[in-house]
Amino acid sequence: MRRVIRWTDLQGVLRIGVELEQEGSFSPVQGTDDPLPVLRGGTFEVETDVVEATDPKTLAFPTDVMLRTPLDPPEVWCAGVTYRSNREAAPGDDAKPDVYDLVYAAERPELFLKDALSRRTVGPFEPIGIRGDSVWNVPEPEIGLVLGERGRILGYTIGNDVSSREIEGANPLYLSQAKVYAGACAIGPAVFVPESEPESFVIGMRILDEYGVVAYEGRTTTKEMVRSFSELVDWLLRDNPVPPGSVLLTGTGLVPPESFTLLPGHWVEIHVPEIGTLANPVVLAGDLVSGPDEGWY
Ligand code: DO4
Ligand code: MG
Repeated sequence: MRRVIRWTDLQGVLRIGVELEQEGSFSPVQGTDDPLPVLRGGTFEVETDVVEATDPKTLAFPTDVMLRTPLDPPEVWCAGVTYRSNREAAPGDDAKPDVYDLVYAAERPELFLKDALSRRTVGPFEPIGIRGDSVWNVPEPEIGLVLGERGRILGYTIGNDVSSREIEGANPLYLSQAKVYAGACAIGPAVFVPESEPESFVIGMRILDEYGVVAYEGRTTTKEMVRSFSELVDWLLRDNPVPPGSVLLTGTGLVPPESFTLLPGHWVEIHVPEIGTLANPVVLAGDLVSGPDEGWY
């Protein structure tokens, strides 16, 4: 088994698919829509009527296969300031370190809760949100670790830690408001389950504007990380009961220039070859907040 996806069929039934032999060909798992037992390596039966991706690299599917989040994480956590950066002061640089410099050099990493019960987390092709009270917003393409019991890494997905740079920059105490709101997180399109721990991942991001013109393009690799995945999981689990199936996003190494902001109508694509492409349109977060009739308020 290489990758695990979930999709809804034309009847609206949620299915799990496992990529067994042929790349891009997913066999539906019988009798469950919970991917955790599959990710834990348990036994499962599959049906013979496979679904085939039209593009196995990105995981684009025919229109009758609507990809969903590969799982519904009970919690999504994020690590921050995890990539090598120009914060490594040049010799003789005596500028006063800010909170980012301090956490970059510290033993304890930055960790924060991004979402619980998947209220703010969307899947492939679903809209991500930018805050209406912020004029500087960015996507943050990150590798997501799918955690099992005692923090065992069950697989890897792509995450987008959509953030308001304006609110985060105004005061570090505003971090939750910069990071936690409707549509602020996307995960998918698959969970990659390697046979052994991967050495690294290459992460590419492309943002198209409302005319389909490339507004930003960049690439990085997890080789640029200054902390290991297992170190981040260790810190997350200290005195902290993180439920199995939770996802830890491991920080961004791709930062668009200060002149760039995400806008409604933009389209964000994050590609990791082993996993696929996570693509999402951008809307105002307020448009994703359901009204009193929806039962959450
Ligand atoms: O506090 C800043 C947020 C850092 C972050 O989310 C990242 O580095 O990805
Ligand atoms: Mg981030």
